[in-house]
Amino acid sequence: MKQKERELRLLMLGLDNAGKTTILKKFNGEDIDTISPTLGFNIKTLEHRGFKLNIWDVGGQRSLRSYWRNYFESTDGLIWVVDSADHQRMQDCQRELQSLLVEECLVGATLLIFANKQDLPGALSSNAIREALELDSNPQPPLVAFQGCSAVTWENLIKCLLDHIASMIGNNNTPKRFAV
Ligand code: G3D
Ligand code: MG
Repeated sequence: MKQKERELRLLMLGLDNAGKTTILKKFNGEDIDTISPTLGFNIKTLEHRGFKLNIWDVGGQRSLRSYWRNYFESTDGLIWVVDSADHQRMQDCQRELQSLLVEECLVGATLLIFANKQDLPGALSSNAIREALELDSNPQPPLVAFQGCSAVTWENLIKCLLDHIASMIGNNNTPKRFAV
């Protein structure tokens, strides 16, 4: 593979407080004791087995969500992060995700969902979240990898990301890009 093909842009979105910045810091081996709300975006580059992963973490507060589309271009994979213990906003989460999935440039896109905060008592199971997000009723289901995880206990995060990237790159060795 050429150098350019070994570089992937991953866009991490979800409601505020889902744990996106914590996940990004964990990926990068940083301390997660002090995390402030994200007002713009954070980007980190992670090297793994010859791949360069540029991971974008964009603020998810309601007022910032209209800016998400500014980050779609040239994205190889979308990572949607869910706070599994936030029962109250699960419908909001479902609505925001579904509105992304009908974006023309994201239809058929490769999608990775992290059902985060599985360590919290009262967290919904990954299956319950999958159902709540109504992924299976989407008329054109995106290519989904779905994974329960906890940024705090580090459970499953890296494994899931790497498995997903491997499947995204697929048999023909070319990353799937969103058409913008
Ligand atoms: P965001 O970037 O999606 O808005 P943050 O979310 O990364 O800022 O995280 C919001 C809060 O959730 C943080 O707590 C963070 O420590 C916590 N958090 C993130 N991931 C997990 C997880 O897997 N398990 C648990 N238990 N907590 C998590 P504070 O207290 O700083 O608001
Ligand atoms: Mg954040």
